[in-house]
Amino acid sequence: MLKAKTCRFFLQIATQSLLISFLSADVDECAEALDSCSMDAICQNTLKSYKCICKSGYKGDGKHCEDIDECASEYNGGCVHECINIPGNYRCTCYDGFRLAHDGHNCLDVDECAEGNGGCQQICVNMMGSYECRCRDGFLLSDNQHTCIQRPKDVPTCMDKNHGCAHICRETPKGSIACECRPGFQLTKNSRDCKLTCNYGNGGCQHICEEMDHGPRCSCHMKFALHSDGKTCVGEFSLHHTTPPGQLLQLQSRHLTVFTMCVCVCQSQLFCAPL
Ligand SMILES: [Ca+2]
Ligand SMILES: [Ca+2]
Repeated sequence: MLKAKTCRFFLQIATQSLLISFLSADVDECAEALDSCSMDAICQNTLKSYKCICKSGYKGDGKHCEDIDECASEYNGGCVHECINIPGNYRCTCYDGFRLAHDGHNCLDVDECAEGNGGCQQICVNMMGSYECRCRDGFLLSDNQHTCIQRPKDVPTCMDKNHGCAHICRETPKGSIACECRPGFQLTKNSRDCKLTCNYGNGGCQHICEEMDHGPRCSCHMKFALHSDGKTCVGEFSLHHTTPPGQLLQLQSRHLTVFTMCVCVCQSQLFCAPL
């Protein structure tokens, strides 16, 4: 009688533990590829189930994930020139004459003169987004814009130093001369001078170039302020760093610029005052 009771007791324990182990048995759907997560999601095993989480750079419920177009925002992905959307990410590129900064977003001028004198025979002048070759007195820049030729005397042609063309002089079939401009420049109304356009070296602007009647106008992306040179963009940090509140800012800007640390009021000179 006692034996049968003990036997039932042990049978009961065995049944219960079997039931517990059956209930707690879990299948790792992720490891066994039984999940229905998107290709662009991470599968996470849970007790009795699993979760799908879209990878960074994607949005969705995990079963369906689509790429986030970071460039579609007004912020342009934080790129100061061009933003290229790619699956799961994005990257910034810069216009010709610029290189991408280490932060992957800002664009910096390439100093073409630093290597091989920019290919200039005599003088190389680096500029924001471009460069220019110049010649010493007594020499003229030739049409290839890099070599210099001796200035001839008393010849009424384009070789005449008084032809007045800012860039390129052409001799017409009628025997007169006509001025032309280098690519990216436009001939002004006086038919001699050339004005820069945004199509060349980003108009000399580091960030944004806008075509105006009198030539390009530069502006900067968010978090940057236009330097007094009208071309360079200065990071907020460097302005704070060099200009503590209360100190006179030597900027000749016509814009009202508000920073987190100080407010700059537009006058002929800018004063920095704590907010
Ligand atoms: Ca993307
Ligand atoms: Ca340059």
